[in-house]
Amino acid sequence: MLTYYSEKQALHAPLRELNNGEWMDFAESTDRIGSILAAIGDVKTPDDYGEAPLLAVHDPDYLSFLNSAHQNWLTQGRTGDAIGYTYPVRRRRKLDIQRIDGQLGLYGFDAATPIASGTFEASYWGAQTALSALDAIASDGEDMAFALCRPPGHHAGRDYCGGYCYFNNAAIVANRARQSGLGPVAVLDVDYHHGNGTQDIFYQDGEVFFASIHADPVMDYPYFWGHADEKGENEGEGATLNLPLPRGTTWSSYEVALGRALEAISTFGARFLVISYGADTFDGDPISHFALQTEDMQRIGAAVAALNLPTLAVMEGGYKIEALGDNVSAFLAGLESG
Ligand code: OKP
Ligand code: ZN
Repeated sequence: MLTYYSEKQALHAPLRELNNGEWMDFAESTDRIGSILAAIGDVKTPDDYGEAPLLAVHDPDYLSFLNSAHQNWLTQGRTGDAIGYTYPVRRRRKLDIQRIDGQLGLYGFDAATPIASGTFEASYWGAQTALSALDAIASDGEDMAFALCRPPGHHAGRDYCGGYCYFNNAAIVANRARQSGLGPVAVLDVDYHHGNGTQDIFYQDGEVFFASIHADPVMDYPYFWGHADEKGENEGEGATLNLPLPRGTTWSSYEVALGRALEAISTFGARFLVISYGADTFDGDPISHFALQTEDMQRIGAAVAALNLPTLAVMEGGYKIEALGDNVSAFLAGLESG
């Protein structure tokens, strides 16, 4: 599989995160990439498409915030990674607060998404990785490509980071594919966690279909999005499909949800597919609770490939590092078998 990755993506290396009220080692570690690279072999270095495609999805003030947050943190006398602790709830105004703690609350929604010194640059290159994979399909006639994005992107919205995500790589390429006339575009999100950022970005947009299979947010992060009754709004009504599943889900019920998502994508008339692939549905993932096996990753890939659409796969989560490379390569093998 044609795969893109930039070494600069490893510049993002926060030390720890707040998990269930305790500090733990940052789960979205740079070691994830080592496991994947060891299993998949050659990767291509992305080209630089600049900030414009990022700004087509994210707000300029959010980019400025991300670009300056860690420096701002240091200037205000802090050390280590920038982490917020106070968040504006419903009906608070979008005040222009200069204090870093206020900004971290305004532009984020959880305390699991630290901003370290290399976060902006690494996330920027993660997005360029996705854009390069898109260009391989759009301009070079490839019918599939894999963007080894890290950090992941699907929890990031137009003006917020969260869930280890800063730029929404899947949304950036889905939007650009649509703008290049490759649409209608569908995004299929199979990460264990609901892709709230992607959903938010396209919620009122009838040209990009968003389907997600994920842990029921009644039990799991991100709690406030991904419920079955969220179906899109205005022009986007009916163009969002949420298929929450219970903890413990194995292939037999996962397969049914996947079939429904793929059928909805066909019915929508998609001509281009972006898949947000997370390997955290794997049995034994340290922060997730489904029970898919490595061979099921191949089955997901094969089922997606049967749609016969130009397909760009973007890496999202997956935290069982010893198994991560095998899971990603099984998924890619499935995609290629279609
Ligand atoms: C990112 B991706 C649960 C804490 C959850 C954030 C999870 C982010 C997942 N106790 N922490 O979707 O894989
Ligand atoms: Zn996840």
